Amino acid sequence: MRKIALEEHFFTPELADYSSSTKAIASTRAWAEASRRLADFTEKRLPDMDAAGLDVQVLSLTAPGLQAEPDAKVATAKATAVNDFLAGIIAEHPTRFSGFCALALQDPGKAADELERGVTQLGLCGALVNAHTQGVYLDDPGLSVVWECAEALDVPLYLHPANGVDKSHVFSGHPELEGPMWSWGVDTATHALRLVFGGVFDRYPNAKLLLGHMGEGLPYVLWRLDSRWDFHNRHGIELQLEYPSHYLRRNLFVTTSGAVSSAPLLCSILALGADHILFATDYPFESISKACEFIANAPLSEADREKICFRNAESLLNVKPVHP
Ligand code: GRE
Ligand code: ZN
Repeated sequence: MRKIALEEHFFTPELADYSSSTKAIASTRAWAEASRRLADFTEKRLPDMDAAGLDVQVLSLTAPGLQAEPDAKVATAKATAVNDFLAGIIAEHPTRFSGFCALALQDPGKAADELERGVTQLGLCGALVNAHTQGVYLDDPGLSVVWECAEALDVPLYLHPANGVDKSHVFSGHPELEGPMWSWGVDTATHALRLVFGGVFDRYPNAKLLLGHMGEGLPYVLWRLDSRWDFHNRHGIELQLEYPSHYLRRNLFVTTSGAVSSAPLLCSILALGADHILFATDYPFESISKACEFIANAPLSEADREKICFRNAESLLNVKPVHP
């Protein structure tokens, strides 16, 4: 079955240094191997894809990417360069690669312009942002211009984890809990809820948020969010839709990245519906072949498997259903 994967990372040697914070949490050997694959497209990546039966990778700049650049001008210039680079890779392998824009949200107006250029001129199919940008989250009113642009272009915004701004006391003495194993998911789920309660989806009802890792736990907690929202008398917040789950069911799309397990997959389908679940592998941090084997054998109807493997991606990303 055709497979399009949505959380597939790369970097350029020039941008590799931004990942030093990530390097610290990964074991040196694992990171060295991942680094080789992040910078490669044809020697390892395409053969890995072929061996596993993966048709298309939608590429994105690995965490934390441009979000880690303190200087807005530098970040903006690097965004243009890396998106041009990405478009070049896609042009060389148009049936195998697609891509998400990297955005320098340090300058929101320029980031919106770059999103428009990326989609309309470079053929990219949305944007991927790695967590906060210098402490600013995506519900910041200053970033409305980016949501407005994404909604007008009808492209999704993929929120990928990275290290949080600060360390919560609950992690003290337990550095193993910081990073992709645990804290990234908590940070990213919280970030997504800021968008709901910050009214982003009231202002941009057709905005589409993508989360990896089977929704970072959110599909599991929909009922409790709604129940405690009422218990706390909605904290005096007025949202247009009645419950938090209404936004998550409407505006949230989740990918299977880094979650090769039927329990969260079935939970996500029950919570959000199969139309909101998309395949991803989290290459090179996870195995493409394990992810492909998992989705091929997961306990799904063939109609749902097709949606998750490629049909939802074709419609969400406006990818033409070309089947080479
Ligand atoms: C990920 O994307 O899941 C990831 C990184 C960096 C290190 C480990 C990891 O981006 O899982
Ligand atoms: Zn990832």
